[in-house]
Amino acid sequence: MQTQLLGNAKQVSQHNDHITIQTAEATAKVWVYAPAIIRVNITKTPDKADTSFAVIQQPESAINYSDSDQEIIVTTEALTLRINKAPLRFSFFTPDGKPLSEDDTRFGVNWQNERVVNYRKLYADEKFIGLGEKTGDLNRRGTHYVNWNTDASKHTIYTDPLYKTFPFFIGLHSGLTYGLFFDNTYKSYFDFGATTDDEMSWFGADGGDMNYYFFGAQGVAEIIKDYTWLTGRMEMPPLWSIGYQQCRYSYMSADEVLGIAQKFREHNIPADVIYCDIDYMDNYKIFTWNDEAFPDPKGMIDQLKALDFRTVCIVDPGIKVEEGYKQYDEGVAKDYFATYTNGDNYVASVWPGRCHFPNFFDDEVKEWWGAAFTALTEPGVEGFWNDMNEPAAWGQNIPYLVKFGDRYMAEVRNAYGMEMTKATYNGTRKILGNKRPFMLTRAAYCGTQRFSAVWTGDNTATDEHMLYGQRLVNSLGLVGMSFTGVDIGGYTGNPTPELMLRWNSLGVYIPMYRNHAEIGTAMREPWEWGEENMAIIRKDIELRYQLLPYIYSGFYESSQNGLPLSRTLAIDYTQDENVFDVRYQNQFLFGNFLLVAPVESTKLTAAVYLPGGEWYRFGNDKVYEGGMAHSVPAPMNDLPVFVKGGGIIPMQSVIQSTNEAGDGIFYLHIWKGTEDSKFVYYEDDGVTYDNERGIFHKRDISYHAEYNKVILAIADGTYTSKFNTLKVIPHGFGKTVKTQEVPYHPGLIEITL
Ligand code: MIG
Repeated sequence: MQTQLLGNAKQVSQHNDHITIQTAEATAKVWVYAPAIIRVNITKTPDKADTSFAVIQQPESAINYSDSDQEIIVTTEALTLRINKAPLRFSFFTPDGKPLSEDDTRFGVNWQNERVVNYRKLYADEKFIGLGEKTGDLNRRGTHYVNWNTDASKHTIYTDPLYKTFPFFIGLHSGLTYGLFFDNTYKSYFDFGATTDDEMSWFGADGGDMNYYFFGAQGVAEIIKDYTWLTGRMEMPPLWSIGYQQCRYSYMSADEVLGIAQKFREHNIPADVIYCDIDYMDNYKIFTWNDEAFPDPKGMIDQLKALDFRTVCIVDPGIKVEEGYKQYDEGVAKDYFATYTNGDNYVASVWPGRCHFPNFFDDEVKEWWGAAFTALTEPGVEGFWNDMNEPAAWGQNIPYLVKFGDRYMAEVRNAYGMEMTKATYNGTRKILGNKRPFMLTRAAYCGTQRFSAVWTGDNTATDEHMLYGQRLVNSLGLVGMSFTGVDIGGYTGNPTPELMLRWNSLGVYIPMYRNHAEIGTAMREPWEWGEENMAIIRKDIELRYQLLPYIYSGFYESSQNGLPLSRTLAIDYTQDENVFDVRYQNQFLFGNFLLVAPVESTKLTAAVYLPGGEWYRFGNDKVYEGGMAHSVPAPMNDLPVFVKGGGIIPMQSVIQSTNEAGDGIFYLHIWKGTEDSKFVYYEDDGVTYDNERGIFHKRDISYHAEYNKVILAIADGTYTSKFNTLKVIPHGFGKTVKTQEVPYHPGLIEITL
């Protein structure tokens, strides 16, 4: 093996939107995508097509740079890139010259055979956050990760890799922030100062280009905004999909599914979604129904609809090898499957037995796959759960010489799940017309937020999985994935009643609220835990439904600027060291104003760190001083949740599903603060794409601390809110300040507290 250095700049040339730097070994190109986003691509194959699964933006049309003997300097209003010519090194600075991130002067970028690596300078106080679904601590300093999408069943809280690949991290040092997205789908590696060399961090991949986007915005939130500008943002999810979801591998028959749905209504436990896992199919053949257990899918779904339940069905990529099975016959006839190098269709065993795997990297295959969803949409399915798309097969190791079209698995494995989900999304969106499909996927790559929610796969029913699962959710939020969930209760094993209660209460604040369990485990629907526990579970689920106006507005924020609903405190309190303390690292903000502290089911008090400012316990308004840790009560029926001073939280009455309108009252809760605050309230019909044509109801709600005023600005959009009465409910203002009730309307509303 030979280490190949990048060499010296020999020739610099300008093209419309980029500069090219030629060395003896490679070609480097630099583009400006936005003032705070610069792309660098270093390649040995400059003529290869420039494609990305993730990026949806184009570079700016011009690039501003200077070229001298020693260096090339690219400048924007927000960022300076200094490129040293001999040897070729790339270093980024703030406009006033503070180093953000520099190539390691010794090594920079180089190759060992096809493996390409970028060694970068490691700053003494540097922290790293991001990479999405990765085990370990919030601060990833001192750790090493691999991206190679894997069916990580039975994983521990240390397992790496897991199901998804997000080669995007944010670095923090010297009071500064930067982000780096390594857009490369080969198996990739990130080393945040885990080697014996304490001068460097590094990242690289088994093949492809050293192709990265550097983000120079100051502030983690700004970097997330820029990253999601580049790779896209989520659409508004169907409102029903953010209600409570009940799943199990599997409800074995239509009767069982209906029985479960009925029980929710009998027990007055709100819920919106029920799932059909793999056993709804005939021998696990995708796009079929088992005609004994599910003899009349449409009849079943109609009855579910009458109970205000929506149905989500699972799909796996593997197509059963069986003559006479439509998808098999068509796929073989049209060469739609992954192949070996000799042209034979690749075969591996999964649930249906021997399977072929669609080549989702081909547009025609995507179309074909998408169109087949009529088998599910005609009976009335509205949600699509994309599983096993790492892709998974028994034995895991897909041979490296498997090809998807003309690309080898080694190059595109990490994007397979995303491309499958894209095909499912495009297809079902087309079939459902103006109706929003709900999409869930296990495997993902950067950009998946544009069309799907994700969940974190097969966790276990333990406290440590509950806590680390929350870190996964928070970390996914850093890479643009706002609509995320974990299997509440733990997929594998049986939770204790305490763990079930605790996890369910945490689930109120998890963007996707889904209870799911593995085959062979004890049933775990809310009524399985005795009357007293069921009452607690019911109360928590009711709270979720009361919070939906706040949560749905939070998703609107994600759709507009990419900020996640569940936010590690590292986003808003980046410079506060306590946020990274392992004792507090699982805490997060849910939306702008709620701080949630996950607590083990075995503890009835919790140590909670509250960042600077004033905080109130959600539920009883007890005041807590910020900037310090507190020991707080954590009874089974009251997870420690706090509201920030100045908090604005719109709520609604308890409803049994999002199909119910409720009592028409907009319960606007306001907590006294010392500073002004603002909330963007958003509402639309929750089911169609009419919102894209201006049919929504959106307004700023502001709290003015000095004047004790709440102002609802004139609403934008043509949608008529479902609320007709506004109740402003003050917290922390003292007994003399009373709840006020006025008509709710889209015009200016000013309330003095
Ligand atoms: O080999 O469809 O992670 O949520 O219930 C297991 C059955 C396949 C794995 C998923 C899990 C799902 C299960 N699937």
